[in-house]
Amino acid sequence: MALTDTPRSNRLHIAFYGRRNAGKSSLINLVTGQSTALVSEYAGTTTDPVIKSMELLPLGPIAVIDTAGLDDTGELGALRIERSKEMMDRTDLALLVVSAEQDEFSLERGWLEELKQRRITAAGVLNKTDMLSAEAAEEKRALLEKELGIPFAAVSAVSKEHRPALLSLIVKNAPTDFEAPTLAGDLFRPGSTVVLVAPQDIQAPKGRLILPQVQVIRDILDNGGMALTCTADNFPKMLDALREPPALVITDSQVFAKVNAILPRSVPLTSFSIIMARAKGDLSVFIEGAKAIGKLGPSDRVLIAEACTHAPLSEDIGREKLPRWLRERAGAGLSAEVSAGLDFPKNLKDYALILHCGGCMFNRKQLMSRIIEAQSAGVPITNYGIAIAYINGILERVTEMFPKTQGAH
Ligand SMILES: Nc1nc2c(ncn2[C@@H]2O[C@H](COP(=O)(O)OP(=O)(O)O)[C@@H](O)[C@H]2O)c(=O)[nH]1
Ligand code: SF4
Ligand SMILES: [Mg+2]
Repeated sequence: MALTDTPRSNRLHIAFYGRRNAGKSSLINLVTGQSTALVSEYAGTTTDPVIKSMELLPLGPIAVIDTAGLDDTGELGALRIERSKEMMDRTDLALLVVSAEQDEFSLERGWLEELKQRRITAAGVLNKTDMLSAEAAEEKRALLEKELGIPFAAVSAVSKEHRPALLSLIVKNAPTDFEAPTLAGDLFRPGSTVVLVAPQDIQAPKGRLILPQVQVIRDILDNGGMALTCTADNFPKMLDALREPPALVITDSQVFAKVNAILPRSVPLTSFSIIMARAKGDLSVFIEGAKAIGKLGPSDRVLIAEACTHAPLSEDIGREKLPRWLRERAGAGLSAEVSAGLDFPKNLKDYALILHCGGCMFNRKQLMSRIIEAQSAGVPITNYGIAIAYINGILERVTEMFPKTQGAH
């Protein structure tokens, strides 16, 4: 697999924020060693945030996000600032760029406050130090650290020599938890067999498996396991063919009930979506959230949140099956509203429960941001797979192998 094929959602996302002309785009060019960002002498050239994926050692796959200036003006400027703020939901590390020419930092303070509220790690870059003496640059760097309360590196984007200082700032400040813990590698011993069950009608573009399945297979191989895959209909045959029971079975949530009925209770069973929820979200929050299904009443509203705008399938799990199952339990009056894509409704308080999709197109921070928003609105949140497990009465079985603390990232 080419490096650029690494799914964007597993990359550390680094966003560059700062005033117009502070040198954000130039610094991105310095990091990437390419002219990917648009550099211009005229203020406000960058309109929509630009995202560029690359490999940055020792961090591995990263994505850099170039944004418009914090001080952008006019109607269009306000829009550009709004777009830059939206990018915060994808950001793992924010780099705040200050020009050596600047002496006043009120905008930066406001921006840092916002980043802090969203629990995004920030570090500062004092740029254009070529315009100051070495002593003045160091004095300004120290002043900025004191004034703004974040670590600062002093660099000049026009000098390649300063690339290591910039990289070191990134490496030192990258959040330690951005890397997804192993998906399934801690759930079996090396040399053991893991059986993966796909639904009968594999709902993926012809010729391939969906991303979570591919990632789980890779993770099993990386951890010395043997991955065997079958569809639900062949699952009994698969079990018969094995001399010993598998160490673990990971199924598509849609065939949970079927697999659960056949698999001996002594074999651990979980699903792709539960494994992804543990890696990306907060499994313990989702498990708690699923319990709210039992309390839903006929006049409640439920939010179905999908992270991307895929065309709905017939018998779509989020749009048709889950609402139907919830109505069967809570009453026909229950309303289920769908939100798809990057916008998450502001009126979360109006809902009794949020059911989120697996979020395979989201990075960890994006899913975490949504969990934080749901929690601050006091609304339980869970995901499709965990909801299906709850509805089938097997939530306990399919989550018991995860140590409690691991769910609580
Ligand atoms: N002297 C000097 N000029 C710089 C430096 N970094 C950027 N510039 C110049 O500042 C201007 C704005 O840079 P740009 O990267 O487009 O800023 P952005 O608006 O923050 O993206 C351009 O003319 C750059 O060449 C630097 O370290 N030193
Ligand atoms: S799980 Fe969510 S992000 Fe992934 S394809 Fe489905 S709706 Fe899109
Ligand atoms: Mg720019």
